[in-house]
Amino acid sequence: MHALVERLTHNARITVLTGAGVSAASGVPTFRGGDGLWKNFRPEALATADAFGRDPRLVWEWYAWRRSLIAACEPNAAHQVLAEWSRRFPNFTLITQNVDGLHEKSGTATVLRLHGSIWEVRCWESCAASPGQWRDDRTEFEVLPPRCPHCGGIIRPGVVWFGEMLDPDVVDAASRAADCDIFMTVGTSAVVYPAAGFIDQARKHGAFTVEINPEATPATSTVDLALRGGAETILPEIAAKIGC
Ligand code: BJW
Repeated sequence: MHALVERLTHNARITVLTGAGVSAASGVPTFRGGDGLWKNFRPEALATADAFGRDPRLVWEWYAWRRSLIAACEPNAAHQVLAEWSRRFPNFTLITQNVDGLHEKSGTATVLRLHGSIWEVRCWESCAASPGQWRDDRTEFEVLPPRCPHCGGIIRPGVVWFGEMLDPDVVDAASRAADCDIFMTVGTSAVVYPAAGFIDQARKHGAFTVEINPEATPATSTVDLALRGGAETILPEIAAKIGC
């Protein structure tokens, strides 16, 4: 911990990669492990375009359930510390795999969202009349799957599913941010790529790498410092030691 604290200076280039665990204390279920299950479906079986093409109603039921659940959640102490760091440190970058919007809700200035947002949608047929992707805050739907207001076809969640490309601009920005002094991976199982690859990239750039997670992951043996515990506990402990 001392080795981390002494590196967290005002001008340090600090990059934090977050995953579902950062929102666990807010009540958002993680993907893997027992609480990731919904009606006995594994997330990997639902978060694909193939699954959506086969049964859009089933996949939308999962997303409608998650939207209602997330809408009732508030950012926790981990989100709040990261929001504070985004204001205090001039060279701070937050990369998240989360689609819940809780980093934004806690006031983090800029968030690189690798996997999109659960609060955005787009036309499944990519109809010419629609604006590409748009915000849709509904938690209740009259019909599932919901309809595209522009062509009457079905809409899909504005998230990145397995086998889909991530936004190349976001990936480029995240890759640049992996060239940093301190790279912290927080609340992610570190199994989904390209996100998990940024930890290796940061180490190759010479960053001091840190993992915060109550459990071991494939990244644990590769980082300089593994802090075992909940993000909502460990991040405030670090913040208290550095005074912000
Ligand atoms: C706590 C805590 C507390 C609990 N505090 N912590 C290279 C190698 C191998 C495979 C690939 C590769 N490159 C690409 C692939 C394929 C694939 C992939 O990674 N597969 C692996 C699973 C093997 N990747 C893709 O398909 C990506 N696309 C892509 O690469 O495009 C190019 C391409 C296309 C085609 C072929 C090849 C390349 C897209 C990935 C999209 C992932 N999408 C999802 C769903 C998003 C939408 C939605 O939310 O519905 O993203 S899947 C799901 O996993 C979600 C998450 O963002 C992501 C990561 O999960 P995360 O956040 O780590 O959560 P969990 O649940 O896994 O872990 C939680 C952790 O928190 C645990 O460790 C707990 O211990 C911890 N925890 N409480 C701190 N209080």
